[in-house]
Amino acid sequence: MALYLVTGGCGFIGSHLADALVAAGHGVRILDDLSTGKRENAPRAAEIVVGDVADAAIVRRATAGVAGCFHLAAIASVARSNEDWAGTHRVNLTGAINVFDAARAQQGGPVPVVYVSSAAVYGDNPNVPLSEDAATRPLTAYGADKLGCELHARVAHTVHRVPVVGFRFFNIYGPRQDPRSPYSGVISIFTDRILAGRPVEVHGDGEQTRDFVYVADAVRFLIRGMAGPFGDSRVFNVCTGRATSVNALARIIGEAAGKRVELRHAAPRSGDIRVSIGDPRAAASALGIRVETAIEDGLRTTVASIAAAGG
Ligand code: NAD
Ligand code: UD2
Repeated sequence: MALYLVTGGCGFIGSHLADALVAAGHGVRILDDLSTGKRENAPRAAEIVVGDVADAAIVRRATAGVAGCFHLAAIASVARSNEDWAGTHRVNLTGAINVFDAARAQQGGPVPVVYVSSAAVYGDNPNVPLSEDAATRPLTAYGADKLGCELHARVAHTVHRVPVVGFRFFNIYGPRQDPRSPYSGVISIFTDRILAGRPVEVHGDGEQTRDFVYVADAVRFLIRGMAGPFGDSRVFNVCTGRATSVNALARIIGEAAGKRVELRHAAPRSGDIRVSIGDPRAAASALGIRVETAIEDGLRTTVASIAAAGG
């Protein structure tokens, strides 16, 4: 079996990926600075290198001898990217370039890189469902850097012959998404509050929609990506094609938790995207893969895991 590097492997999505790779019999080396990730998220069998993905020398060392790289390390919060523009840029774009560069410089020739982009590259594009050839007009530093990753992936492929595949994740949810961080996703924040019998804060009217994807599905896309096709630097949506409003989400979580839900409406979040729905067909036809978990099922598992953790 193969040895893979997983950057960000102590985080929410990266740790589920590391689990799946270990379960499939692969070796896993994680590069993570533990800024939002936790050691205990990672499988015991994984080797953990604590370090900064923006440090090229550390990335080169962490990449030595691997068969491929999964690049997930990032400052994954839109809000933080707006507060610390240059700092998040260093991690979110320079970090990705370091991974592409280290993959190219492998002894024995370039190894493949599967990296994570975001639906944030589309900005507030109302032409939903968004297919991969929709206009990209990011509204945030986070989205701009993710689009930058895609552009540099193209450079990695065309100039340096690094096999690359990118995935534009829509809103991923599931166990281990930190419910206590103000920068966390809406599902973990709402679940934590609803379980505690506290009101949830809805930004604006709550009729804004998102395309929610269960984390196990996102992991299947990443693993499938490692098998190519690498003929071009392709990037695929990871989405369901279905919209769920923030109000509906609160209701479904309440049902899954068996709790009454109290909504408190607050001011809309600045720059909040109104409608986000992806078109899943490109990945279905090119990779033969689609999201399988219904939101009701994914939310039941998520609620149970946050409840078990004492949420
Ligand atoms: P997360 O914060 O749980 O994971 C990110 C991991 O990267 C953490 O373990 C963190 O410690 C690590 N990290 C941060 N800065 C680092 C640095 N300088 N050097 C090394 N490691 C560093 O977030 P997540 O939701 O698991 O996000 C994983 C990836 O998926 C990110 O690239 C994110 O942008 C992307 N993504 C997530 C979503 C979502 O809905 N969660 C949507 C689109 C894209
Ligand atoms: C998510 C990702 C981001 C990016 C993007 C892709 C997180 C935290 N962010 O941003 O990384 O990839 O998707 O498009 O996963 N909301 C409330 N109340 C709350 C929290 C949120 O009403 O307490 C609303 C929020 O205003 C927004 C929606 O819920 O309309 C989703 O918010 P989010 O922060 O979970 O995710 P998003 O889509 O801004």
